[in-house]
Amino acid sequence: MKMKNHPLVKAYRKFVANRTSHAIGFIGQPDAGKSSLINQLLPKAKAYTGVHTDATLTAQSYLHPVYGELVDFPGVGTEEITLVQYKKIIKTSGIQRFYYILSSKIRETDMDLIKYLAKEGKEIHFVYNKVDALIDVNHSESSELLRHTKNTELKVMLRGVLKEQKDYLFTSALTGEGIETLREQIHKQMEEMYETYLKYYQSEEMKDSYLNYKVNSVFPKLFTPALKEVISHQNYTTLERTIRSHFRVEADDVYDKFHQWPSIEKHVKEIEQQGSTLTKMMDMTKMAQMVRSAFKLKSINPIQAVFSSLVEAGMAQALPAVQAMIHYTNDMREVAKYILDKSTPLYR
Ligand SMILES: Nc1nc2c(ncn2[C@@H]2O[C@H](COP(=O)(O)OP(=O)(O)OP(=O)(O)O)[C@@H](O)[C@H]2O)c(=O)[nH]1
Ligand SMILES: [Mg+2]
Repeated sequence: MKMKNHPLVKAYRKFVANRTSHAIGFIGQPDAGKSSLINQLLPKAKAYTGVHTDATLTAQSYLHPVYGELVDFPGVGTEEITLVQYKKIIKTSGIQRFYYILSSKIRETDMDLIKYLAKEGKEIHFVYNKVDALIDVNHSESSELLRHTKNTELKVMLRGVLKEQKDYLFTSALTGEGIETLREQIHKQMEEMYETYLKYYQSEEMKDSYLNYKVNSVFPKLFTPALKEVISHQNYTTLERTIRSHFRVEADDVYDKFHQWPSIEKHVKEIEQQGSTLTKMMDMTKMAQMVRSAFKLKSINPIQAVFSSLVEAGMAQALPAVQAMIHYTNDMREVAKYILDKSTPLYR
């Protein structure tokens, strides 16, 4: 079976990546060189840079060769984007780790955003870019002293905002100064994120959480007004196809493991042979509870509603079919679990 690019595996990789840190954000002052730094770090990135301010107007992602991505944010405190909108962009990005890029004095807007990041528990690193332009016109102060002054400014501004003290990493996208240090630091952080991703990928909790989400989201596709029709004609193949394609599994994927490929019809026959189960299952609430505990569902309301509507329509005989459908869903969950267990987490 082709596990490497199996659609289920690809979907699960995304699921895990989205639930673990996989991006580093570059934010900060407009025109500070955020995009230029990304271009230096990732020569393939070709992030848009400009002589005029506000070159970047929306967050753009660039793949990092190790793992994850660098996200180029617009400048903070411009006419294009209000601070409120900016915070919203940060929130929806879900990014946990930021590089705050400056190339001049820390402004009030910078402090506002830094405080926001701190409040949200984000990790922040500070980069002072365009260090090549950090010169004293009178040449009376050494470059070292100028940098020391910048670090002092940062310390004073961050007092009471961040728990730990921070120093600038001084860079220049023009001369290349500090770029190697920044590159190595980000490389290490991406490796850490990849380690975390791998750990979660293989954990039973993550697989359970993914498969439960799949089970949860299949029900709205099955419990539709057309269900009555399907059941009364005992035409289960469309239901089976819906469930299989929802889980992205096919018999071919697992022929080595599942010799007896399940079918809804087989389940219906088994349930009907048990006879008394039918009357037991007449209790809607009990039935719904069973589904709920079988799939660890949080809510059973939609399922309960459809059960009730089937019975109201005089379709009590539909219950074995519904039960069989749930069994079949569980079968496909198992097939999917088997594929995930055998898969490799390689992200790219
Ligand atoms: N001297 C000098 N110029 C730089 C440096 N980095 C970037 N620049 C220049 O600064 C200008 C702005 O660079 P960008 O990378 O577009 O800055 P940005 O922070 O992405 O800007 P916005 O997206 O508009 O917020 C460009 O003209 C760059 O060539 C640097 O280290 N030194
Ligand atoms: Mg930019």
